[in-house]
Amino acid sequence: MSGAELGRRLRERDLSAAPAALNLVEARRPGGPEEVAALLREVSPGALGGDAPAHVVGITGPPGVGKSSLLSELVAAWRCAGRTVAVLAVDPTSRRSGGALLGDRARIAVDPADRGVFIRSTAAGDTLGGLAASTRAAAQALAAAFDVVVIETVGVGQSETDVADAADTVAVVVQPGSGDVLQFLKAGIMEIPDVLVVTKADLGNIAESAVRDLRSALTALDAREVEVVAVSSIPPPRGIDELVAALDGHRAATDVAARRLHARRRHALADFAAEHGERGLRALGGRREAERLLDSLDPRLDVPSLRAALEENAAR
Ligand SMILES: Nc1nc2c(ncn2[C@@H]2O[C@H](COP(=O)(O)OP(=O)(O)OP(=O)(O)O)[C@@H](O)[C@H]2O)c(=O)[nH]1
Ligand SMILES: [Mg+2]
Repeated sequence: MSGAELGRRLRERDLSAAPAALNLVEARRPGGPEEVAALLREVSPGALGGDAPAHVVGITGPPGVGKSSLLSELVAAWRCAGRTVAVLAVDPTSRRSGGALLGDRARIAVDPADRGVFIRSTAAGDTLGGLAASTRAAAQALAAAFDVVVIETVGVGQSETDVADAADTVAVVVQPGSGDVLQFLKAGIMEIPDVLVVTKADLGNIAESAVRDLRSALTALDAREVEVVAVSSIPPPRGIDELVAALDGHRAATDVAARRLHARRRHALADFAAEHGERGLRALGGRREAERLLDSLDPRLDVPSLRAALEENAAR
């Protein structure tokens, strides 16, 4: 099936198109960039008549913190509420620094007969802490069809920025008793996430003090609006409904259209710069000029179209 056809089916919220669309985006079948561009065009804001309906949620945190276990519970809660869910689990196994060496790693558990859930493990990009362009494209495609699209990434510190560019809401998952997120926040190394999640609340005191420490750090950073939610993903699960509410609350308080528009323009420029380097940017009159050019273009254009516009201008 062609990229355009897959994109059309996703736009009509046909969830069964998701596996083939992902295969195409991840270049597991021939067709190449043109087919992917055709797919993305069908799910662009222009074709959709507005922004994609999904809530795109980034879930990020260090290896072993409990992201996959938490997602099993979150997916169940969203399904109970009748929302369809797609999860892109960015697998760092190809990288040496990856966290997959843990013997007790959990998989996201879902009902295999449930057609309203789609889970795909996807390879991490080459850029450390960065999202592969194919992951961004996959999230965009899925966002046309599903109610919730999750991008799960491993890491802490620099990886949030990239996820923040692809997601409407970023939740950073914190291991109780480990001070790294707290230290990164205090030191300003890490951007303030939209929601903070302390896992393993069943461990008791250690989780409660993690919540307290994070709250006081947020207060000191003048970011009181950021919710800190403690969850437990082992039976009986705790805090899941609160987390669902916190994620929804963030989205309701965010100008999603503006955030996505900004991200699309950044991605187009990043992709252009990655391919054409400093010379390409110079041909556009420098980065500032390139940004100004992007700002002047139709806000409904998707990333490949924005990029094509940059290329056209650079060739002039
Ligand atoms: N006590 C307790 N253990 C948990 C909880 N959530 C996860 N775990 C355990 O923590 C370990 C790691 O959980 P995962 O869900 O695999 O963590 P992850 O963040 O997805 O790990 P990576 O995929 O390797 O980055 C497993 O042994 C889980 O059983 C929790 O709420 N309470
Ligand atoms: Mg995991």
